[in-house]
Amino acid sequence: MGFFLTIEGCEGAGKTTAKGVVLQWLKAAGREFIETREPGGTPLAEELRNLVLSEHEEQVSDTSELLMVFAARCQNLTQRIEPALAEGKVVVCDRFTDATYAYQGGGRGIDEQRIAVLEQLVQGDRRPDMTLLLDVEPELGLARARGRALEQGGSLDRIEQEAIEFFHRVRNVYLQRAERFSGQYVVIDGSQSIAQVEEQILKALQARLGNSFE
Ligand code: Z5A
Repeated sequence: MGFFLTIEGCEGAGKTTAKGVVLQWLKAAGREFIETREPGGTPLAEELRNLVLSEHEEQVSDTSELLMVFAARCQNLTQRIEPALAEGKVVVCDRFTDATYAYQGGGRGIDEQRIAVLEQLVQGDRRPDMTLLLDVEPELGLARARGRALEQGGSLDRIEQEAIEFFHRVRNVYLQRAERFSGQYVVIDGSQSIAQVEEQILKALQARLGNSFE
């Protein structure tokens, strides 16, 4: 049976770092896996990602943003995620629909029922088996993300430029969902040292997936 693992959190929470830990653990366990991200994961979905994250001369409406995110998800699901799960692989996805509830729902204020309609249309009953939520105060996460952008000579994307209140709403929705779907979520305090975060991820993986490899 395949296993669908997603990694979530605000900007700079440590998702990329966490993904590295998960992938190494899967390799060591000899388990077949694919990695992907959202928005993105296929050539067309990556084009949609660029459209979502870049600046445009015209204003991007909240609903257009929502539809672009789900169009990209539809491509990633049908082209990559579902086939890999059907082959019994682990799918490690950097963000998924929980991010839509957090950013377009919490951040932009779109009603969660409208998101749920698209979720059902695009995914049917497909939901992540496990979600690692890296939780940090937005101030800390954004400082990390901005520090990294400066180091790499890059700039902040369209969403990263939102006001701090936007990211507080995003975080609140993540935390609410973690409580509501406690069987799916594992919340990790991303403000700890990288070594501590790594240790907790390994513990969570062992607890949820360890036996399935024996
Ligand atoms: N989006 C959306 O709106 N709706 C949707 O449905 C979906 C997405 C799916 C792209 O996400 C954007 O798409 C995102 C939401 C939106 N918003 N924006 N903008 P993304 O995942 O590609 O981009 P991101 O959230 O901006 O990721 P990030 O900034 O790369 O964050 P991260 O991966 O969580 O962080 P990191 O790269 O692991 O760490 C950042 C830095 O902090 C780096 O220098 C690390 O070395 C450092 N770090 C990490 N952990 C630690 C600890 N524990 N201590 C100290 N330093 C650390």
